[in-house]
Amino acid sequence: MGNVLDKFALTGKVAWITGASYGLGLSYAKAFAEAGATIVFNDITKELVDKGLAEYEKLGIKAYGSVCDVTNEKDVASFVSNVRENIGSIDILVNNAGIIKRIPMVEMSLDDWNAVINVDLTGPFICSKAVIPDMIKKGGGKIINACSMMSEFGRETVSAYAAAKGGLKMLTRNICSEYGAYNIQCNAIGPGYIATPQTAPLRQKGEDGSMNPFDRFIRSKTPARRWGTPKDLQGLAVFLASPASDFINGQVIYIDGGISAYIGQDPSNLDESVLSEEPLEE
Ligand code: NAP
Ligand code: GCO
Repeated sequence: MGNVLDKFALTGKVAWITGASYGLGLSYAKAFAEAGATIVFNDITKELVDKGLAEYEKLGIKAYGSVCDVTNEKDVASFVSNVRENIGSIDILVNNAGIIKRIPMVEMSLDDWNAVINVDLTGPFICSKAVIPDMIKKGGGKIINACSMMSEFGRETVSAYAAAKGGLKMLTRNICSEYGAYNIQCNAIGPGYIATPQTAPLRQKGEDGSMNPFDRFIRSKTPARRWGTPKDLQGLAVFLASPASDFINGQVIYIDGGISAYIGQDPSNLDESVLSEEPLEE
């Protein structure tokens, strides 16, 4: 009789995390490696891939990285076949790569709109389409998409990002619908506001050291009264990548410190004495 914790092991699995040279992708890869997976990752420049490889080596993680732009179907096809030939076919895909452009919608160029949609929505389509045939041959697989608070809520200046992340929620449900019968589970992580390079501008203090108004807003909206850290998301990522979640499919699981359950308080009433230490960026 095995131990229930064995269900969370990723031993012998090949996990591809897209855009994993830093930020949440790197954090997911660390957790997957600790759970026994072999890590493969990509980024859009050799410099970033080398930065990621150096980081993984420092952590004692044997990772395989190469340049691949998730919006380029030829790039992705050759990345997947190289991994299959040299390491083994991909069991777990995390569609993590993403960009955001914070521009009022009427001022946003079509190029900027398309750039965000291409990386954040079309990229996951291209990468999922590339790995599903091998997963079917292998008897199953796991796809985890990077959704967001913006899969459910809008906010000023992030129209393309919200449209992409809302679409990604429905792509998650559609992959579940079409490929669940092949023992492929496609779910999404819906992080709240997490301290990474992507959100650094939202936390930047004023020249006088004052709190960024958006930082105050988010802490007023978050019952935990803090930003999340990449480590906060590792347990959920391992869970969704492991046999422990085999009967969960098509779901977006929000991991947001309570934001989506709370109307929030007036930022001017925020009791700064309860605010936790500035989260460490990883
Ligand atoms: P990040 O710090 O901006 O990292 C994103 C990674 O994706 C970077 O390595 C980036 O490389 C890479 N990337 C961008 N375009 C790519 C492409 N075309 N092909 C391959 N790689 C590409 O973002 P993060 O905060 O770690 O977030 C990771 C994911 O979680 C994103 O999808 C984001 O939308 C989502 N998310 C983040 C938060 C949050 O609060 N941080 C919350 C909810 C959801 P470059 O440096 O070259 O851009
Ligand atoms: C923003 C932030 C958010 C976070 C995340 C929230 O500008 O509002 O970047 O979009 O990145 O997606 O879940």
